[in-house]
Amino acid sequence: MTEHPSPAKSAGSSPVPGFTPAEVAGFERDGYAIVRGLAPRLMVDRMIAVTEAGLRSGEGPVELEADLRYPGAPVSREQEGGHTIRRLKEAQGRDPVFTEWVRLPGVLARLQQLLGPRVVMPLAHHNCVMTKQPQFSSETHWHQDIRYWSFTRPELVSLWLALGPETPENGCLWVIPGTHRQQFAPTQFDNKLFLRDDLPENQPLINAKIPVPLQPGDALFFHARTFHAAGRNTTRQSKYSVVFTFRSADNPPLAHSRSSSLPELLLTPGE
Ligand SMILES: O=C(O)CCC(=O)C(=O)O
Repeated sequence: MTEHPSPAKSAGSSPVPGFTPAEVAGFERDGYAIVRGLAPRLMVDRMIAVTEAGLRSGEGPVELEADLRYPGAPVSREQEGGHTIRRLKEAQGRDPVFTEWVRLPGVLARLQQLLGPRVVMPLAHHNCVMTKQPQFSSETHWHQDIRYWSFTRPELVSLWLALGPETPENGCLWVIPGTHRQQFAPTQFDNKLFLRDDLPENQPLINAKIPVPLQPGDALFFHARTFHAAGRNTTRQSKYSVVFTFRSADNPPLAHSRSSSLPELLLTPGE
C-alpha cells in the first residue's frame, strides 16, 4: 500500500491528528491498527440512536441471522429469534452522522496515510452497523473480507468503530496478525472460503489469534486480507459496531461485479 507516514498538515501549521510512523509500520506489519477514542461521544450517541431506531422499525435493508445461518443462528425465519437482525445495511445513507465521522480529520488523515491521498468509500461492502444481539447471535469463522470482493488490487482498509464495549464475552473481533501479507493454499479453506479449523496445518495460524477489545469510540483499522473472526454475544447487552471499507482512487472495483453495484463516495478532493 502507498505509505504516507507523516500526518498531513492542516491549512494553518498545526498537524492533523494521524498515525505516528511507528503506527503505520505496525499496520504494514500486522495488517491492523487500533485507535482509541476516534469518535467523539456525541457522535457515538447519535449512531446508537440511529441504530436503535433502525432495529425498532426494521426499515431499510437488513441482514437476518437466520438468513446467513452462521453457527449458532436460528436455522430459519420461522424459528424463535428468526427475525433477529445481524446488521443494518447501507448505514451511510441512514443518517449524516456516519459521513460526518469518516470525514473527521483524524479519520481521513489516517486513511490517507494507509491508502494514499485520494480516498474512496465503496458503499457496496460493509457499510453497516453490526447488531450482535444476545441469545440469537452467531459465530463468524476465520475469513478475509476480500474473498468475495472484486477490486483491481486486494488492498482495501476497513474501519470498525465500537459503539459500546467489545470483549470476547460479547463477541468482539479477533485478528491473526500479518496474514494480509501471507499466501494460502485453496485446500486451507472450506467451500465458503472460511479457514478450515479442523486442519492441523491451520492450527499454528489460528493459535496466533489476538482479541481486539474496544471501548465506545475506539476503532480498528484492518486490511481486507487480514484474517478475522468473532464469537457469539454471551452477555445480556446488544453489541453495536459500525463498519465501512475504503480504497485508494486508483484501485477501482471490477466492472459488473458486486463491488461495483453501488455508488461510492470520494472523500478527498481530486488532484
Ligand atoms: O461481528 C462479527 O461476527 C464479525 C463480522 C465480520 O467479520 C465481517 O462482517 O466481516
